[in-house]
Amino acid sequence: MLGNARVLRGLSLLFLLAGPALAAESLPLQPGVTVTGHIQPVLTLTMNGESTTLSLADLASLPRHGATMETIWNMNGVWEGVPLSSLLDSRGIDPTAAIRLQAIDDYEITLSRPQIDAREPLLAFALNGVPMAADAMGPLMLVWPGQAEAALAGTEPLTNWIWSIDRIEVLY
Ligand SMILES: Nc1nc2c(c(=O)[nH]1)N[C@H]1C(S)=C(S)[C@@H](COP(=O)(O)O)O[C@H]1N2
Ligand SMILES: [Mo]
Repeated sequence: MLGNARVLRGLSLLFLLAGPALAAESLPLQPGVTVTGHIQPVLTLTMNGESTTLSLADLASLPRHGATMETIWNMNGVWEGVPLSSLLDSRGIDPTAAIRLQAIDDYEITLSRPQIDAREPLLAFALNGVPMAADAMGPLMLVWPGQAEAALAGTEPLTNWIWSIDRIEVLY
């Protein structure tokens, strides 16, 4: 019951911010959560042996998307973030490179660019209008809105839903 109430609240928030939308579809979302004060680094991006750091404010300056979905972690409602492909494009990353995402607990996954472009995962930094805390799967979590229903139903593996991301490496 509580879950349903949360989802309804999330849905109405998405309607307010982005107009009518289907659940679990990633859609442009403006203005969204204000994270301009969040200037401490949350993500290290490494390419060609060189690392740069990004803050939530840096990420939030990219085009934002929102998706309404439930997850197995009982984190339900409006997820807000930046499409991973938009981040990579904004940094001019070679589209043939594979991408490794690593988390605070050293869990890591590697994705090919076709995988990313076909499934449009969202690098989420907020849930229901609140930035995600580091001890609550934040500050960044890769979510897959197009796969949300299958993931919830258990017909799709959750291995690529990596939470607490703090590093992204471009592999050539
Ligand atoms: N940061 C981080 N993300 C992670 C993992 C992890 O260990 N660390 N495990 C992955 C795997 S293998 C699965 S199946 C899902 C579900 O994890 P859970 O059931 O332990 O919550 O999260 C994925 N994301
Ligand atoms: Mo797993």
